[in-house]
Amino acid sequence: MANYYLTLPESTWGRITVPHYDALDAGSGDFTIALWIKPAAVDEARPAPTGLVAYKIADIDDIGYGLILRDGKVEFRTTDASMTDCVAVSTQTIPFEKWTHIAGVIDRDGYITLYIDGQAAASTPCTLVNTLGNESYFGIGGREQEWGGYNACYWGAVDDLRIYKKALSASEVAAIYNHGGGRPYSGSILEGGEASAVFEFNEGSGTSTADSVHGIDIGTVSYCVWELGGIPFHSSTELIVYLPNHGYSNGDFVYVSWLNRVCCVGNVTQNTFMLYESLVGNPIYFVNELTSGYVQLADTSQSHTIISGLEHLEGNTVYVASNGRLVGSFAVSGGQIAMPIDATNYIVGLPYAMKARTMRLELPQAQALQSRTKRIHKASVRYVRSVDGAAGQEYDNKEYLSDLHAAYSTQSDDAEVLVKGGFAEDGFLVVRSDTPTPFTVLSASIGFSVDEPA
Ligand SMILES: [Ca+2]
Repeated sequence: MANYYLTLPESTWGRITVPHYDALDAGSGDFTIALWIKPAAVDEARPAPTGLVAYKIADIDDIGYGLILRDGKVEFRTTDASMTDCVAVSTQTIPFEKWTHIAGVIDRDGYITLYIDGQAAASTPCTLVNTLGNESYFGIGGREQEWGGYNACYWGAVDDLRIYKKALSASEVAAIYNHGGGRPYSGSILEGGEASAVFEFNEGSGTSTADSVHGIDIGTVSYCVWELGGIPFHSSTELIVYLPNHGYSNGDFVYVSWLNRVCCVGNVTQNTFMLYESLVGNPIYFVNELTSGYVQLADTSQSHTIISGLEHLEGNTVYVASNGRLVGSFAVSGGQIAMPIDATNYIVGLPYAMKARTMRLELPQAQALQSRTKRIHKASVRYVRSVDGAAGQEYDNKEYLSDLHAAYSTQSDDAEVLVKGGFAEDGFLVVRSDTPTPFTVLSASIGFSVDEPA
């Protein structure tokens, strides 16, 4: 089944409502509510995620429970029949435009706990003696009544609502977060087994949504937008690297450029492998599909702050590149160099420069310029798959260069520099790369001045 989610737009005050039934009601026992949210940055008046997200509260006397965003912080709030309020508030704030998993747990043994992305974010001692039960509907988003002095409603996306008539443990909440939604409810513990209600929001169209535990099409979707995919539920985004004939073995450590970290290889097939945090750690998950980057075998047996074995380069200045970047230049002394960083893989060598120089400046169809002095005052260089680099004018056998600061990309880019140097007959434009990184010039254009003959 395709994985849809719902967006509640500001413009329509989108909301989801479910009529009262026992599975949604916190009553007098332990209780857990968990869902994924992605707040929309829709209003300049809201500098941080804000609004009443999910709640089941009595219309008048406010008895019930709710998850709230207030200035980016998450609150889990309960009010029992004796009007005792308990609230667990996160110290951290959550971001706009990113999926965050939030969960509230009521443990009648004496506390309520708020979880963010599977981690306990706040826990408040709280003796709830009386019921939280009410006959009101369960809602997500738009609600006219105030609650807890609050009347703003949540705008953004929601998915995979799970409600339990028990207090989930920290590891159970983490398991939901780690395993995520994104797959139909099958009754297993990780997929929400023992849940009293699960709304997957996978209908994809229409104005109703089903509780898949009870198999009832009971929720009403009002003024919301169904959206397909793009949900970073961990179960669907375990990072699988496709690299034909990669040759790695389970347990190898590799540096992964797009994560900028060393990971452990697992689940090896001839052309794919998965990445783990460590030999015994969790799989690494990732949100976006990637089509570029690289993986290198990493030597984790030691951290190389000293690189030795360079006796043949004694006295020379060598360049060091690591993970596609220049670390710096170092003088070899005693057959070794000292690195300022811990690098797990590196290349050391004598530097050489790439230099491209144009022909003497001449304009076809214009009055001959050869004998006149010219000065290049501006240069624009177009490049692709390039790092750093410099451009400028060669004048009087000296190069007057300005850095291009190229950042690696598979898309071409332009950099414009103002050129130093004076008037000369040649008008040589120079593009130069001194670092052990790639530089590919596609074209160059210049602005120049010509000295009027006396
Ligand atoms: Ca869904």
